[in-house]
Amino acid sequence: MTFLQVSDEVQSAQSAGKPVVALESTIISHGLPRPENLDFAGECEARIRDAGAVPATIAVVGGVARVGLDEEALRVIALDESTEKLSVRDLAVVMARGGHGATTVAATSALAHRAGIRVFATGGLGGVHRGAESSFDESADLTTLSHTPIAVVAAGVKSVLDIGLTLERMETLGIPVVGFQTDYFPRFWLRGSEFPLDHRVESGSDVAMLMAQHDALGLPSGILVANPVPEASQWDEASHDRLVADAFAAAEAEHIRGKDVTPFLLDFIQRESGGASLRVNLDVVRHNIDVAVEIAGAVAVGKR
Ligand code: PSU
Ligand code: MN
Repeated sequence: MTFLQVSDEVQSAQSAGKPVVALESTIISHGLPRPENLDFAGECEARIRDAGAVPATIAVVGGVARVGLDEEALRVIALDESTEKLSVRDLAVVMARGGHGATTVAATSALAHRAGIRVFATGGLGGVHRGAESSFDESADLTTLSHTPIAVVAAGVKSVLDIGLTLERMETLGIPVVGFQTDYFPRFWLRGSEFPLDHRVESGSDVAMLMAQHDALGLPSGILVANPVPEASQWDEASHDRLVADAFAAAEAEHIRGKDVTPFLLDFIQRESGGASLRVNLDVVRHNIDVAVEIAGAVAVGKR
């Protein structure tokens, strides 16, 4: 019985030393509306192939952890309502019962690493929630990255999280955060924030070089490449600020609690923005893919 199945395409790319980019599946199943999410998943894979690399979308399908999905598996993840959101701790439980699951950044990183993949493109990282001082709500994305050597390209974290606390935790956990052609930590829909970064890189080969140094020191953590959405794509700041505030007020009024808070806020913002936040969301992922392909290319060259 195979529990971890790496697709033929991904396997041969790796043995040929071709660049491979991992993609998560929670943004497909839980982050984007059906059925356009299926088209977008296909578009992301095509974008990576067109740029000369190989995509490895990661998910659990029928109890098997798969690295590299075929069309049928992508369809299950995008459209089957029984597909659960899986963080690392959920992986084995859902696999043992033969279920379907979409992997978060944490679970995707764990499986990608297991398959020997070094670069991963996503939208936004999970982080520390507002009010975490009392709720303790911090994504396992952070703790997993502290011991999983992979470069994650993300447009920072969404402004519904506590960005300052998220950055503090990444410092504690020993996760390098580098701005990709930026000096400020991005806020997903917006390029900038009030949080300056200590380190900046200019290119994929800069990242590949720092990954090699990190490896050489035997450091166990991943690296966060904070990549802001292009200027022309970012959301209007006034609408952003207003809708984020409105979303929190609505969650308060409806007594939304615990793990329901984030889906509620994101759904509210997506609905109330009349598609504007969704459009930015898609551009965020596209741009992260482009940068991840560049990094994966440089990593592949470095291995030759
Ligand atoms: N941030 C987004 N959209 C998302 C997620 C994060 O802007 O869909 C998903 C990612 O899969 C991330 C996960 O890894 O949510 C974090 O969830 P949690 O906070 O429950 O760990
Ligand atoms: Mn949580």
